[in-house]
Amino acid sequence: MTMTNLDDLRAAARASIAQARTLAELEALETEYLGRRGGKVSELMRAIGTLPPEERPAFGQRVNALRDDLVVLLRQRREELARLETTRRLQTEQIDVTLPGRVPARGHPHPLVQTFQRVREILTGLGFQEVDGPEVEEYQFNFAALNYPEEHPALDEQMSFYLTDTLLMRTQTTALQGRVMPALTPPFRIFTLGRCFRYDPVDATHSHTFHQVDVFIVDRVVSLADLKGTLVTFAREMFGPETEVRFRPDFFPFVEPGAEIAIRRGEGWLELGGAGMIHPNVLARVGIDPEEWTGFAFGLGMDRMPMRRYGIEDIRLLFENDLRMLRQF
Ligand code: FA5
Repeated sequence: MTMTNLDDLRAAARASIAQARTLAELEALETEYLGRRGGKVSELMRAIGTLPPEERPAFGQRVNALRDDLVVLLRQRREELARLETTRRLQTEQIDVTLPGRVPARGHPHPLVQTFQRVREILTGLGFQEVDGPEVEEYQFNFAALNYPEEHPALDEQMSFYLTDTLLMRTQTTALQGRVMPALTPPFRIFTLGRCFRYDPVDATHSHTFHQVDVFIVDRVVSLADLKGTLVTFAREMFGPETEVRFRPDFFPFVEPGAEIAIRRGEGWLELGGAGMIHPNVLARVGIDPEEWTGFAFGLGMDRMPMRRYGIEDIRLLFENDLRMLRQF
């Protein structure tokens, strides 16, 4: 190996190092020249021993100098690449902290959902336990367990969406009574709320889909006074302390006596639903002795509650999900 060859090697190495664009490329060059085994400079070192003794010191010095140079060049290029990378990242990942922030849109519960929450709070506070029932209900629970005779006119009044001969979309949350009472040991206080469905002509106060809450209690000495007290308490919590509750005799096959419930706070009366003492037949059917146990039940439409509260004049507005309407609450 002559001195000229060494200069060529240095020039080639310098050019390659200057052109390296990544750390991986630099590493490959380091191995190519300085690698312990097979590295071009390392091989030269090893070759020193084969030279005539008088040539060894001068050649050795030059090879050492070359190695030191390459080490420095590699380090400088490595630092340069790191700097370039930092600059590149600073440019591409630039964040303009002076830009205005993006405020996340914040929603709120639907007025009906707010009503459900409030009803839950009040009834839970009065000691009732919530139980959920299915929207697709058996005829047996929606009607038969509730003491409806086969030819009862109420079956027409609550025109139903049937799925099969025995399955329908529940027309009233009262259907839960027959479903859960067989599994319960009195005394108990239950409420349930959710969607109901009727084949009703749709108008400003009626929808094919609407919501009810049903409440019932079975205990040893439950009276009509307990029913009235509970309903009045509920109504005043829900609508305000001056709320009046009106009971007018009404008929539902699953209560005796039965009443229609309306409330008023200043404005006109708002019909909310029905109530009464649970009919002995309903209790007997689920194996609860009506001589020993009595109960009351009431069921209220829930859609009219936010309608009255917020002055919403058409029930359909509750289901259309028009943001211009919903944003107002
Ligand atoms: C019942 O559904 C009885 N289950 C209530 C009951 C429960 C009585 C427990 C006694 C004991 P009614 O069919 O009247 O009753 O309906 C009750 C309320 O549901 C109505 O006052 C009304 O507020 C609401 N409702 C009924 N049908 C519709 C409808 N198509 N659209 C909107 N609300 C309705």
